[in-house]
Order: sequence, then C-alpha cells, then structure tokens
Amino acid sequence: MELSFVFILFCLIAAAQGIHDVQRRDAASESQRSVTLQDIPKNDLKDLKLDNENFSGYDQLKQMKNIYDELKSLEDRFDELAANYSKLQQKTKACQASDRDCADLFKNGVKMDGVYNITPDNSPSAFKVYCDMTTDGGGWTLFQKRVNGSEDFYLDWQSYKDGFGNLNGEHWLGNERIYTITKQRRYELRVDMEDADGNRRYAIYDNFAIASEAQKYKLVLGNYSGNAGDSLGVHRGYAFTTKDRDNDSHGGNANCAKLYKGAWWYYNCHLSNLNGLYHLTNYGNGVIWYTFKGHQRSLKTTEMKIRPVGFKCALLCCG
Ligand SMILES: [Ca+2]
Repeated sequence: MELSFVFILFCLIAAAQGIHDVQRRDAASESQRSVTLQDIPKNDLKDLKLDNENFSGYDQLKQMKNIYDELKSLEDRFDELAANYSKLQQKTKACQASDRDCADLFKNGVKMDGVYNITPDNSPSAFKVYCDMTTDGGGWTLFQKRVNGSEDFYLDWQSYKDGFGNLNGEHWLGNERIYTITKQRRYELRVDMEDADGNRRYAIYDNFAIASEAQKYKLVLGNYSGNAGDSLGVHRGYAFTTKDRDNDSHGGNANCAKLYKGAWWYYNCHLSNLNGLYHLTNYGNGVIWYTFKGHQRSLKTTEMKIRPVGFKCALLCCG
C-alpha cells in the first residue's frame, strides 16, 4: 500500500529527528549508539528484532515497530473489506439486473405503487406494468384493473393478446405478457374487489399461470383462500375465449364471450366475468364475482395481481 509506505517513511523521519535531538542532549550516551535508524533498511522493519534495549533510539524504534504492525493489520483489514465490497457490488448488480416482475423491483428498493419497467426472462424487451407495492406486503404485478368504466373491455383476441387500456387506470396487461411473466416461476394470484357500496373482498389462489397462445392461454390455477368466495376455481383448465375466438365448452355456436360481453376462461359459461360490461345490472354480463355479489350485481372495482409464491419469506435475501 503506497499510503502506508508514505506513513512509515514519515514515522522514520520523525523518529530520526527525535533520536537526533536525544543524541544532542545526551552526550554521555554517545558510546551506546551502536545502532541508528539509518542502519535499518525500511523494508526490514517487519523483521526488526528489538533485542537491544540499551541504545538510545530504542523507545522510538519500538513505537515505529508498533505503528508498522498496526498499519499492516489495517492493510490486511482493508483488503478484506475491499474483497467483501466487491462481492456485495456483484450481488447487488445481479439483483438490479433482474427486475423480472414487481417483486424483484420491491426487493431492489422500489416501495411506491406505480408504473415501472420489468424484463421477464426470455422477454425480447422490457415493458411497463403497474406495481402494487402496498397490499399485503407489496410486490404485486397487476394485469387487470376495473375502476370507472373508462375502457371498453368487450374486445377481440388480438386486443387481449397485446393488452389495452391505461396502466394507471383500467387495463388488461395482455395475455402474451402474462404468459411470459408466469412461466418464469410459480406465482400466486390475488383478486381485490369492491362493490357499489364500498364493501371490499379478496380471493387468493396459491398458483397461477396461463399457458402459451398455442394452448389458447389456458388457465392454470391453484387452491383458493380469502373472503370473496371461490368463483374462479371452476374455470381452472379452460382456454381463453373472446368474442372472435370461441374456445369455451358451450356447445353449438354459442360463444360465452358474446353471451356475457367479456373475455375469460369460460366453460359454459361462468361464475366470474371480471372483463364483462361495466354496469350494475343485467344477468351475467357485468363485472361478476358470483360468490360475492351473485350474477346480477356488477362490481365497482377489481384488480387482478400476481407475485412469486414465498415472496414474503424471501424478502431478506436476493434470488
Ligand atoms: Ca362455444
């Protein structure tokens, strides 16, 4: 270390000056000065043996030796810290480079709700999502929101594939993006909802994914918990249906998306229809969660959001 070398040099000069002063004051000890600092090569300080206590510079030399030992110890400690810092830097960089979803962003210090860029594994580029960083510990990536009826949700296959709406308001993130996110790791789904009177309920499923477009964005769903009742479980395993792509199990030419003015994983047809029409009555074609408000009452707000299973347990470590 250059710094320690300079410091040692400084000590040498100071000590030499001190010894010189002592020498001038103490002529009687002239004969004892068999060793002077000039006789000691600087690099030999570390091997210096202080076995001659009788020469006049003994105390100064001993002090220098102590300083040298302390500097050496500090140097070792500094090298150790530098190595640790370098490791930490690499780890932090690895964490920050992997904003695969809102959970990664949260772990990397983003704690405010809002729109952020994420780059899921195998995604050709980053894209924006709305992150809920406050509900039940945060880290949620939203893919659906209804709040005021400002967006038309009665749209076709391509629109649902690509996504539509305003990420800060009503939107569907897009089936292709939902597929890309959920194929990375295991996610849980949370559905928050509120009725026209302001009553709030939620439903959680301990596994959620959608399959690829080739598999018609089929719904993969785990077990339910919550207080809204299970109105999605019955849709488990069904393909996505839009008004122009009938993949439901309703026979003949009947298309549940057309019948109930939405787009969903219909069977024949639904217990939930969160992409239905934003209005308050009319059987089955509203924003429906059957076990909360039945088939006639449309919800005022809904949010569908996902985060990795075990997110809360994993908060203290990265990756
Ligand atoms: Ca059909």
